[in-house]
Amino acid sequence: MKKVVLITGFTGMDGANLTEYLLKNTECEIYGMVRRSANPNFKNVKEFLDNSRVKIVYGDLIDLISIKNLVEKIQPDYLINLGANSFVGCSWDMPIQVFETNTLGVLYCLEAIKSVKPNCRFYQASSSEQFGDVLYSPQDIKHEWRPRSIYGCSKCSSHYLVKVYKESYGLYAVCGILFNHDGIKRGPEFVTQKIALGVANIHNQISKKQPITPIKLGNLDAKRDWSDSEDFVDGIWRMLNQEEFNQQLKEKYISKNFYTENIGWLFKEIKDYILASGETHSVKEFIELAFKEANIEGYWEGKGINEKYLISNYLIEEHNLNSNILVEVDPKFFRPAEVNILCGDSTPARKELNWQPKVSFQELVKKMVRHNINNPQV
Ligand code: G4F
Repeated sequence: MKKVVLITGFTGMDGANLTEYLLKNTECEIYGMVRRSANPNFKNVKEFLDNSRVKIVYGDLIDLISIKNLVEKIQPDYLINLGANSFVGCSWDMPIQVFETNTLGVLYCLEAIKSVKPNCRFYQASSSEQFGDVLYSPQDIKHEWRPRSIYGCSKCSSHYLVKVYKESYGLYAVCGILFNHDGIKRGPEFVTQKIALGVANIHNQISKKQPITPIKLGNLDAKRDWSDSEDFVDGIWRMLNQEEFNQQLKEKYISKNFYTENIGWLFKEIKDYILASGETHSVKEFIELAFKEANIEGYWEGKGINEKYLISNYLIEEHNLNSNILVEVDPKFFRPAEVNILCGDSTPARKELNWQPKVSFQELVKKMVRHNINNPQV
């Protein structure tokens, strides 16, 4: 029997990358949940729309009835909840919408599974933003939650909901605590894509001898543990099939013919995992590497809100440029409270699920900049 997967957040970066992964590595049928709106954005998933294994279904995380109806209709073996308002910065502007989507939405998924199909496996996209004001690095699964944003609070609450539903009703429910993961399908509001798009744009302007548009950013000193989303979707699938990927569980259950569709026996063994590279890099480092990939040499000048990344003098003369500013600080992008550093310890996922990221920080920056240079925005 082919397994059926229902993905919320289907049109987002992780939804698209997970769909591609499942099409390549499994025989699953995929139902991608999309919010019906006047102008749905299928840019990330357009290559899957003609695939007979992929079907679009309409629903909304903040509409319990729609989630329950979908679970009833589709009878999924897996509900993978990647849907969220995932932009931390906007959580101060629309706190209630963020909480409704990121927390109530999870409660609705869990209720739907519990009452309609309790053997459906559930994945919740937890976040390193939950660690917040960190006490030590790298952060491991024992690090306490010290969120700094409303987004972080919403993800802590949903994380606890998953734990309670798992323990109360024996659901196979797992939280993946994912550190920053980006890639070519990343939305332009996130800092990595904002920089990669800005660099590609400046590269294009220089080659056409047009005026340069500086990239305006907030906190340049923030440090993140960045990986490629394409590597993380593999980790998500491993977390949802722990008895297959974890040798110890495999020996204990599958090889001894204990495997059964009734997963009640297994839930106590199911663990949450961190996915991370284990390296931390600043926004400034991302900027330097991004310009290097575009062959644009620059240097830092000034401090605080006056800090700027300037193009090397010889390039100004060579290209007869009007301005030398590549990057400048705009306080409107500062957050009311900031997570200064994140760096994750993913040892358990590496040891127990045999998972590891393939794309390094340097390769990720190159990949994003190259993609934007080769596919200029019209
Ligand atoms: O790219 P960001 O917006 O990602 P952030 O806030 O770390 O959140 C991402 O990772 C989380 C996992 O830790 C996910 F849960 C979440 O959904 C999302 O995927 O910002 C990264 C850093 C921040 O410190 C921010 O203040 O970059 C800093 N930054 C500096 N200038 C900026 C900007 N961020 C954005 N978005 N835009 C700027 O102009």
